[in-house]
Amino acid sequence: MIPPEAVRAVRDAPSVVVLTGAGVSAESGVPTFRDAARGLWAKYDPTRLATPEAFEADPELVSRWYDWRRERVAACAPNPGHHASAEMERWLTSMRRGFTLLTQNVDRLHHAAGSRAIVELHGSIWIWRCLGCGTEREDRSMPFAEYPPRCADCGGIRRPGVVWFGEALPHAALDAAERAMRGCGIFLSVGTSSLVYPAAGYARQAHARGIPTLEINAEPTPISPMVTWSIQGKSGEVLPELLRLAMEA
Ligand code: BV8
Ligand code: ZN
Repeated sequence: MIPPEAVRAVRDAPSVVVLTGAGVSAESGVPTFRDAARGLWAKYDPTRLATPEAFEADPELVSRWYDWRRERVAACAPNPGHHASAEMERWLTSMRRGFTLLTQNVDRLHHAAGSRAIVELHGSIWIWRCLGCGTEREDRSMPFAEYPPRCADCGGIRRPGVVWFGEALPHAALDAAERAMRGCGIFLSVGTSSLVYPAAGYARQAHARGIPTLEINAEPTPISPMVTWSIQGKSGEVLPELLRLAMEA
């Protein structure tokens, strides 16, 4: 049940910020970060694989893991949660209201669903960067010819364009998120365990600024007791319903 006040807050806010996590892509079949250690990767801890140290120690192993995740994501399509985010952006923008999508997800399914105002806080597994010459480009070729993949320009080793644990988030992403947070009238946290910082800090920041906060997640998280409204449910069901009610209100 979506509280009517939450619906009105979305309808009346001068701008909306939505933060998404792996839970939004889960219904598309993308393993959440913690699920990404199933099967042949079960013996690895993702938070230890997704680090500069792991890549430094074994670039072949880590690039194979990312290639496996790319293959998994390539087989997935956006779900109603992604589509509702894109439609909410179009609807609010058509009424000259602000909308920013902050995503922790690296799969680019929000892009595939038509979202535009996206801030990729943790980069993307489709972007690969050469450690030799710095060339960074989207690479959807699969599987890689060799591990780690090499740079066509200089032969250097390429790494995934994601933010690893212990790495700073891109300045551009942090700046864009800060700008979006300043003007927002409601902050939505969707499909994230709210454990990873600094992304998990935005809900707290909104709350501290007196901005109404709405959480949609399959299970309670550390921000559930704090937010204005916490809805336990699937993003692919709750987001479309929230949008429908807000558009009708
Ligand atoms: C930083 C990209 C500082 C990579 C990711 C010790 C050493 C170093 C750093 C730290 C440390 N201790 C703490 C830190 C900080 C650290 C951190 O927060 N750690 C946590 C674990 C405590 N943060 C960092 O390191 C960040 N950088 O602090 O840098 C710095 C500053 C200046 C200069 C130098 C350094 C970088 C963090 C980014 C890490 N990269 N991803 C890759 O993907 O390979 S994070 C990765 O894990 C994902 O992107 C995701 O955001 C996150 C969590 O993964 P999941 O659990 O899968 O997803 P999520 O949490 O979203 O949970 C899914 C939720 O959905 C669940 O609650 C589930 O119930 C729900 N759900 C499931 N299905 C549905 C659903 N909900 C709704 N509907 C459904 N259908
Ligand atoms: Zn290069």
